[in-house]
Amino acid sequence: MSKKKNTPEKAVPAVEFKGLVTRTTGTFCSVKDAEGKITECTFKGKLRIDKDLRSTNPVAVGDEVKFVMNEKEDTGVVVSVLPRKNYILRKAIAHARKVHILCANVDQVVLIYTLKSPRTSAGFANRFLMIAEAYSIPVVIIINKIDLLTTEEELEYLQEVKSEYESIAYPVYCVSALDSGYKETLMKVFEGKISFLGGHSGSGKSSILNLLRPDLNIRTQVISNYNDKGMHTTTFTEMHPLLDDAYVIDAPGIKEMGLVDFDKNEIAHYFPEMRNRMHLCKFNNCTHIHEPNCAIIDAVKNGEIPFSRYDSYVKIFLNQESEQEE
Ligand SMILES: Nc1nc2c(ncn2[C@@H]2O[C@H](COP(=O)(O)OP(=O)(O)OP(=O)(O)O)[C@@H](O)[C@H]2O)c(=O)[nH]1
Ligand SMILES: [Mg+2]
Ligand SMILES: [Zn+2]
Repeated sequence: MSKKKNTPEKAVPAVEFKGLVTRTTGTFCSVKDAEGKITECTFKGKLRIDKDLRSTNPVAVGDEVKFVMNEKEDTGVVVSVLPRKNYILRKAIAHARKVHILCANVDQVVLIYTLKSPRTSAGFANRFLMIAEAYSIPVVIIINKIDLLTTEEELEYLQEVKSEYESIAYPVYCVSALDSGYKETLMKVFEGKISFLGGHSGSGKSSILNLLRPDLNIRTQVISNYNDKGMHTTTFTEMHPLLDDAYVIDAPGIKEMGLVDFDKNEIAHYFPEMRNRMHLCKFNNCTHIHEPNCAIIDAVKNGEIPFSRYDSYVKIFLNQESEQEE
């Protein structure tokens, strides 16, 4: 009897498809192909160990990926991630030395900022803005829930925050997601772009999307009476279509914007109002913390740079605890 040769059958290379990641959970992601068909995919084991980028998530919403179909199933496996135009990273919560990719390939990030219910701390906002600067991604600030601001002091505070950020050249829009009168203004912010919505839980990210596209019917939830904080209603990051040429990524609320390790000397470069003035400091290695004839300290003293911005810079520079939602 002739022994059957034990040579493995030559594997037929699987057909690879290209698609866009529109939703991620821990172990799965939804990938939309050119025809708009969505395939639920897992990741190839190797993808999880990215040596250059020690991230807790190998694939982020906004990623362009290649995937293969599983035999006899309508699910797939992501085999590679195409080079990213950009991405936003923050420190992973439970893994000190790892990062989490919030989104990839976006045209802008939109910070949903609330002065109350819940209150966004300046420290959180400034870290968020700094990260966007570090990745060269344009930022828009939307101050939401302005209908809750009724006293003279609250309205003054709103104007103060608005003009502080505008003075740094960030566009600021003051809206209420519950008032359809703001629909047009908000639509203009998002049209023609892929945007990522960042902000604390309960700041109204999903509500803003619902205002613009009521048919999306995204789940929202009243914030806690007990501590004035959001209930972490959105649990997965998901890209929603807004217009033919506009997509918005709704994400779970961010508690803390943990910064990936930056070189100390880089930090001031990511504060535009410091970047624009630092050439005027006496010492070209000025840290803007204690040096004499520092153009930044002078600008803070004469009110040209908001103190809250400088305070955030100093805390980041000194590596102090990142500020959480208040
Ligand atoms: N008064 C008022 N309430 C708002 C406004 N926008 C949102 N809300 C309410 O705030 C609560 C939280 O809104 P969500 O849209 O769930 O907040 P989120 O940012 O998506 O929260 P997470 O998904 O937990 O990150 C809901 O009860 C909304 O109705 C607003 O402009 N004014
Ligand atoms: Mg939400
Ligand atoms: Zn200086």
